[in-house]
Amino acid sequence: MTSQANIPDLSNLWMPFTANRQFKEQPRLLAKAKGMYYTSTAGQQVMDATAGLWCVNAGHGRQEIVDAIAQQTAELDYAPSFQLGHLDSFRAASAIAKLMPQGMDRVFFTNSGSESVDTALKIALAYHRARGEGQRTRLIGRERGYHGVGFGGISVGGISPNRKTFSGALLPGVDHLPHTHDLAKNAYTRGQPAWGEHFADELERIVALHDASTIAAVIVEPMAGSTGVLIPPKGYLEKLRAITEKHGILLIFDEVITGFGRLGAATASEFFGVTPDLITMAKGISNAAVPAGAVAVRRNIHDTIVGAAASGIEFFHGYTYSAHPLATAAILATLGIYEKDQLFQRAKNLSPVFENAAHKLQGARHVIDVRNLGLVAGIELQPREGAPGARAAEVFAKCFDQGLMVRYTGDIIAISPPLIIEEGQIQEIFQKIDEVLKTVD
Ligand code: PXG
Repeated sequence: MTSQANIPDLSNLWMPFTANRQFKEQPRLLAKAKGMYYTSTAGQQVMDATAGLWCVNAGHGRQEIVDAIAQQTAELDYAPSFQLGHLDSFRAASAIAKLMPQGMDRVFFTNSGSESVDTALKIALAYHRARGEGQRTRLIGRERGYHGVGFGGISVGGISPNRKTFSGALLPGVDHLPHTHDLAKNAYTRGQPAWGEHFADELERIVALHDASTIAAVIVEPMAGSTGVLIPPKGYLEKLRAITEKHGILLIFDEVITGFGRLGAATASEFFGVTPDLITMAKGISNAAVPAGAVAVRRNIHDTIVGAAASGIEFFHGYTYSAHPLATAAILATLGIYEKDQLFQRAKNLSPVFENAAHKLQGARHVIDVRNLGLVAGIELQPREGAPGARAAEVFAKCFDQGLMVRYTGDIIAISPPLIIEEGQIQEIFQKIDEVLKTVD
């Protein structure tokens, strides 16, 4: 509940991915955040079980980040990044490169996950063109994939409400793999499902249809987060890697959610032991204190594009705020915390506790699946007859009112807490969800 006192006019702001009319009738407004908790404008403490939107991995209000940003804005508030540089942009790129799989040590800065995705798709096209295979323009995404909201991202993305309004303007030459989610086979799996590796074979079918010589890249989330926690079956990512490699197709892992410790390793690539050609990042890269994103690229891809140009600018792409000084300050401070506090290892150590706590919801009211990986859990509910999504929306609202912030998509509740979470708080999250489920029709 939000106190009605001091609430400004809400009408001017058009809120993103929000039911605007409903929200404004009953706004939920946050005022402060520290550690694991938000404080609402009504003064209520709300535990953050979702790390904001999967991004505040080191917990809220970290003093090192606050200080780094304050100092940076006083010292060098902005520096153009076209034909000029500043020291921290290079330092931040090196710090990120150290966390990437071996050989993926060239880094391009963006300001968001959506920009990272569009940047990665452009790099893929530029790479093939630089190699004299400019006819490789086709891009392959996956059903139920989320790659942000740029035209590139929604074209390879697989969420129909994000696409249908814009369907006439999507990128041409895009195909989609099937998603891997099948509750009939995999309900209540702990970690990766044993069944479903064969979904990767669909890539061979797509290659046979279009011919490999027309395909630039395949982009997937190694674990799909925002579309309901879809965990890759065992062997699936390995197979995608083998098929792409065989056909000279680049593999892009969209690690906007999985990057920076979410699965208990720096990247999902490291966690799964599968190395793609490009990795997109954002969110946890700066602990969300300043908008930031990046694309890590295999060195040979960078060298091919940069080396192929006769002289002058090699890659016609970039943003006014690529490597913004506040972003690089936040990135360096954030990566420093991850290392000092060993947060990726902490997430790994907590994973079994988290898994057990989540799976206690098996048998809870309305629950038809629980799945988990690292510090991510998906709790799928039986949709209400004739009103898909309504049940989860009610769970979200009731949890919030009882001091717990969860996410929902469709009828799936997603949990992805900051990596600083304590064991007792993990139990509290799933117990509270259980209690709330008892009160929801
Ligand atoms: N790729 C992936 C895999 C993402 O999850 C983006 C790209 C786009 O990032 P930006 O920074 O442009 O939003 C995302 C974003 C949710 C939720 O509720 C998930 C995202 C964003 C907002 C909400 O699950 N993911």
